[in-house]
Amino acid sequence: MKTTNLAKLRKEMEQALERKRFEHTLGVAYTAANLAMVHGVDVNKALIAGMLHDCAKCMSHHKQISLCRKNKITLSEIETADHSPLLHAKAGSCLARKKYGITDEEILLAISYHTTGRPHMSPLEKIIYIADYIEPGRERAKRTYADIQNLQEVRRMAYQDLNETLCKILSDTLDYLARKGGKIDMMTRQTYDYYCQNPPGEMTERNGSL
Ligand code: DGI
Ligand code: FE
Ligand code: FE
Repeated sequence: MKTTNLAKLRKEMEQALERKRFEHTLGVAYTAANLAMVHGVDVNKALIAGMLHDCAKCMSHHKQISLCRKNKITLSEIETADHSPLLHAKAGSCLARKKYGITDEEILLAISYHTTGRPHMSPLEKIIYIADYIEPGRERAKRTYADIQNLQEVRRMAYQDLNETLCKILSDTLDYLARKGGKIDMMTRQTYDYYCQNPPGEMTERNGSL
């Protein structure tokens, strides 16, 4: 992997993101690094993916859409809707490649799928998805999961079993969307089905113990 200067990325994120978003970003990067240490994942990749996961969050909707179009990314109906909470993940992956020079496909996938997840995620993708949900500042972030559920339990699980943790987060996210009347994206649904309804033996076979 090409070396990426983490201190430089951190400064760039400080400039590109609003204060609270930047603090959340640091929380995700260091939580992802901790999870990587426990679960035997590359710590440096976890730091980089965490640092960049929300890099497009403060761009306008219009800019995010045109960035995705330019990079021939297929978007779902929910991703293209105004104020979509999902679009920044795909746009962020394009930006990480084009502006921040990331070439590692696993890091780019972790950014692309950090909001919906996807079936058959790599351990790095799982770690970023989970770190985004459990980072220390999450309770204080009123913007998204204002009523984030069972956070203490999810935090404990995350250091023990990534697949079980994914199932818990996805179930809570679907409950949250049902209460809020949010439309469920096809990818969120597929991820839920995969991690909550597949027999665990099959997942162990495909993904190892992670
Ligand atoms: O960018 P962050 O706020 O740090 O977090 P995120 O990228 O995980 O986005 C979380 C938001 O995305 C949260 O409000 C739930 C929402 N979300 C996840 N899956 C879906 C969804 N929203 C809709 N409408 N549909 C989904 O399938
Ligand atoms: Fe995000
Ligand atoms: Fe985030």
